Amino acid sequence: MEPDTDFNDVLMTRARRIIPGGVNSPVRAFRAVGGTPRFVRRAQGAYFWDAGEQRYIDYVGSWGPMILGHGHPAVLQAVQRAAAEGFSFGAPTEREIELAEAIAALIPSIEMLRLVCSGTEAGMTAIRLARGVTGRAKIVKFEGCYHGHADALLVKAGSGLATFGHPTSAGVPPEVVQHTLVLEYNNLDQLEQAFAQHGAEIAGLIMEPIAGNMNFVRATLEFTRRCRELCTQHGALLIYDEVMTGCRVALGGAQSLYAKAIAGFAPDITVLGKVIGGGMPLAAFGGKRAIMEQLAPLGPVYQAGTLSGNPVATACGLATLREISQPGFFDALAAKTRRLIDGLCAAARAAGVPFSADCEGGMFGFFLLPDLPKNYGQVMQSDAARFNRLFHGLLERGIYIAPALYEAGFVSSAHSDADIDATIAAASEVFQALG
Ligand code: HOZ
Repeated sequence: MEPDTDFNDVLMTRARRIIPGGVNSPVRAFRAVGGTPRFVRRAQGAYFWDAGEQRYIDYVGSWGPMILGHGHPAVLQAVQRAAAEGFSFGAPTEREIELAEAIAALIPSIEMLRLVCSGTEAGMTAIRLARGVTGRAKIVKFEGCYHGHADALLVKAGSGLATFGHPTSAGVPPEVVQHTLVLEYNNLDQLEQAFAQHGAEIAGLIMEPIAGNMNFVRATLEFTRRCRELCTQHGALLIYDEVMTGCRVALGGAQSLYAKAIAGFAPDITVLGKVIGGGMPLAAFGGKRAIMEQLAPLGPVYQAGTLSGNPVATACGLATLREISQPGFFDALAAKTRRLIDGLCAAARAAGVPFSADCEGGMFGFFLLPDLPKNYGQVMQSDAARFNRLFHGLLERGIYIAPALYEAGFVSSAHSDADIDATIAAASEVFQALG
């Protein structure tokens, strides 16, 4: 297989003339890893085919939403039916209620929610809501966590910003982020100090409970517990950004895992996206009734959107949630992901390549580091040049992982044992070359 087929090059040249960097979202440009992005022509199950008809086993899955793989028949049928009934009404539909009820049933901390179009929109509104409810300005966030590209949250963020070495975007005036306190992930001392110093001014603490935008980094149990306790103690809201982890690491999201270990644990607001839309532009934020009732038209915090609760997107989300709620779905997905991770670890070990990996449900991450990192600084110790060789080695062998070392990976129910075995075999060859 050619690493850069002519077809993709031709499209990239054309795209660059009309779309900045040739892409509509920076990480897709392959700037971090070099080479030409693969332009997707079509996808089915665990695979996509690029402009040159090369097939890839897809571990990006649209960055998380495609938990059932591409073109799942039940989801496709639901989308086709909905599209035939109308694309968008700008008026309420029964399906919006059904999806809201389905999400709330899966995530008990959500008593009410609102549907929007993107994780950015959901995160941005969750912050506005926290500020509106508490009457305070300050927001705590963590280095390497990414909560979409709302101005106030574009400070020391992960994902594309990490890739390009600009953790804070240009175009965000200092006054806009003066109320954003950025702390190190998993650093208890910094957390305690921030609340001791600013507790009465903090509206909310926003975090990815398993950070998926600095690859895959778990919040420790103790850190999670203290985040909750300090928020409660100081009257701040705990906002869980589960855009990546929601209905992905477990049916009830990462919070359901922490709730098993910490009695009574629940965030105040949850931000969701990706899986709940099944690949359509759909996201949500929700939480306690008393908080959510502060939103317009009931309360003073404004939020609106022409395409919010879109009928085709809600059909896609509902059909996806129905499938992943089947008994045994997550156990099977988690076992598959675990098999992949164990196989990669064994292959790296055999080749003498320092390697660490972690996974939960259908989400995984790996590092060319001997030990799993606990924060952004440690993630940044990764050898980017080596990762790029691994990335291209896999790509040449028909395996597509995220084109940046700061991104998590995703397994779908459509990945077969043969796909996982083929991936481990390909990785084994590349590790031998790296070792
Ligand atoms: N923000 C996504 C990665 N964490 C990238 C989205 C995309 O390029 O589609």
